[in-house]
Amino acid sequence: MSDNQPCLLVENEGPVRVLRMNRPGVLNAFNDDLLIALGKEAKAAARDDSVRCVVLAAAGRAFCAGQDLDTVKERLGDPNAPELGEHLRKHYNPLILSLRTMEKPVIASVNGVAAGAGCSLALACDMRIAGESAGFIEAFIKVGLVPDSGSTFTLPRLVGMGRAMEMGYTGRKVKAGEALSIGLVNQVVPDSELESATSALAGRLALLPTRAIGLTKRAFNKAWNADLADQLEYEAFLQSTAGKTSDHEEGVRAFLEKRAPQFKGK
Ligand code: LHQ
Repeated sequence: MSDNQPCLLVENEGPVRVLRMNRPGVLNAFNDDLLIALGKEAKAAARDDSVRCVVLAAAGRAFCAGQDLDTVKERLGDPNAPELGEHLRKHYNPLILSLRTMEKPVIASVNGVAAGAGCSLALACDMRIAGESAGFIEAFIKVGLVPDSGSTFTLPRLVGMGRAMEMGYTGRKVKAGEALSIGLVNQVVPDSELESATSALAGRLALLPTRAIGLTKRAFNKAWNADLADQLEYEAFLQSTAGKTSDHEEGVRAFLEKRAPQFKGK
């Protein structure tokens, strides 16, 4: 991905604001620039009354591969590097809260794999429309981490605790068909129709009573009967611990060296 390309494309389709992640060379993995841009644009869309539906989409063959592990590599072995929990509090947690509390519909248009925090991002949206080649991976465990960015909150509420735990413990890929059958996505369409189907859905939602949708969203959020900020804080607390384990370091190194990891449970 060339550095002079914006990492986030902002497109308007009438009242629909499309925020398209644009780091396709690394499957739209999150670096600080992308996280900052997404956080800023989510807030801008929330404030802008002319925006009546927000779509999160992605360039290339994937939705988002989660945290950019090259940036994580830079801090391995550096005792002065910021803790993962701090990184979550600074970038991810405010973004997730923005999406969940913005009083307008938010759709994830999932064009390929959504892994780690990329999966969490899709789960934080109000609904998910997926192409047939989409897949959802709670990849955190593969690098010795705990699900974060709201996954421990959203995933069990969408698919039930048993399935959530299985996904969280194993990190296996849940493909689009299975995702539909367990309620992880709302709709699956052929890959070639994802963009038009997303536009159609978003266009319909944008024409509905936006204020009432906002209040409905507020009501659903409250009915969930748990405090996301507390859960996010707990995830950040746990992640600080997980980020210090040797299995985390091993998982990251193994991924980057393209070899099988040898975890030691430490
Ligand atoms: C990547 C990445 C990536 C960099 C693909 N980074 N390059 C963590 C820490 C800090 C605080 C916040 O919280 C978090 C939360 C997290 O998100 S932890 C989880 C991080 N993500 C992962 O562990 C997923 C890593 N990626 C994968 O497992 C695979 O790439 C998936 C399954 C997503 C896709 O597999 P393939 O379709 O086989 O693609 P690929 O592996 O060949 O990737 C294509 C390229 O993208 C490749 O680069 P290359 O130069 O070889 O073409 C990858 O290195 C790069 N890439 N994910 N997260």
